[in-house]
Amino acid sequence: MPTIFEKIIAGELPATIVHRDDQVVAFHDIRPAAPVHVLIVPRKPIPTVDDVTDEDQPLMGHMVLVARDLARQLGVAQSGYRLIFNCNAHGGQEVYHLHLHLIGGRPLGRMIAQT
Ligand code: DGP
Repeated sequence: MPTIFEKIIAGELPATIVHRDDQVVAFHDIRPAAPVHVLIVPRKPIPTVDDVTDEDQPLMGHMVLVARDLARQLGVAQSGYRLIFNCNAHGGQEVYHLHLHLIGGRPLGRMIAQT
């Protein structure tokens, strides 16, 4: 059963794509948490960070470099932003296809809400 993100990567579902290359596709989050909210998604269908292997090390680095470049292109590199991987239930992961959130464009406050 392909995830929503696999369908977006395959062009079967629409998304506002801001970057694509041989390893990743990046597009705007459908429920933006801030003025800039982009998801950097590997073409390889890795479910969670916990499923990343040693051989994925170059891919993980590439995802961060794409996030860095997109932050510059989208005008938030100087003001600042946050990169987030949510993992499994307690991490709040909703879509089980690895993705890196790039969030910025306003002050983001504390890293984690205090309970
Ligand atoms: P996470 O909780 O880390 O799994 O975040 C999943 C994100 O994916 C969430 O912020 C909303 C976003 N999302 C879910 N469905 C779609 C979709 O169909 N299109 C787009 N662009 N984003 C989606």
